[in-house]
Amino acid sequence: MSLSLFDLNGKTALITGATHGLGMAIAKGLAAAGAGIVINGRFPGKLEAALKEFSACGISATGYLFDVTDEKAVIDNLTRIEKEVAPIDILVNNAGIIKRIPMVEMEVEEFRQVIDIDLVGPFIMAKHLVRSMIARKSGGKIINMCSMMSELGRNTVSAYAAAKGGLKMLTRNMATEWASYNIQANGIGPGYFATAQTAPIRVDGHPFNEFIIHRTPAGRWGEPEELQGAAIFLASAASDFVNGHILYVDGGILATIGKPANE
Ligand code: GCO
Repeated sequence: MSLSLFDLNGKTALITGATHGLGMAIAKGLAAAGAGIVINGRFPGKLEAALKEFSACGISATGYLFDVTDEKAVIDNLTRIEKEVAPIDILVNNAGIIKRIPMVEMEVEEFRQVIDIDLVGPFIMAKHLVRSMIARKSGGKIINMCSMMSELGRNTVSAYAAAKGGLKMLTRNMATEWASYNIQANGIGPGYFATAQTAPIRVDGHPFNEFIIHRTPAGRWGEPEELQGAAIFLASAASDFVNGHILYVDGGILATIGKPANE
């Protein structure tokens, strides 16, 4: 066995929502393993700033501006990427949002928006990309960003939990439908990570901050870079017989029932 199993040279990865946070860290990890990087974002200013950050790290990433819930825009941009950069070998469905609103106060429209971006988006992206992978007989890798909320509920995150639970099952279905084309679909389930998305609940003294540190056997929040190993594994030949698996990177949260507050 050789470490070349994890080598991504010659491969091109598209990471959605990679202008910041976990998506950006994963893109940097895949680049370090040799992959060419294409990112997507929804906001011109953020996309430009992200491309500068990549180039400051010596990564020549290409950026495309589109909304993953807009099927026509997805089709157009995937065609452009294939022509202008290269056919995509690795898709990371990372773009996502969260709304923390008690269910009885949540508007149906707000619920739908979360489902649309976090669940329907990955369906649209994968559907169109996989068509090209099948036609090219190239095989490929799909990595869906799941969550603790693929397994657990929490007050105020009904739409997010419904979407991420759905994404876990969508991952298994993708794996089922596409394994015979040598396309592996798997998920990464991050625990609680220090990103902009969790900033409002991570501030010092916030009861949730203390709660998470106490609830996590590792005793801390994760750093985005700590997802890179899992992403490289699921993007590389090392995982060619891994299908429909959700790899939780959570400091042990799902391994334990937790402990009393005074322990
Ligand atoms: C929350 C958090 C989570 C995280 C993450 C956990 O409000 O509970 O924001 O939902 O974002 O997905 O795995």
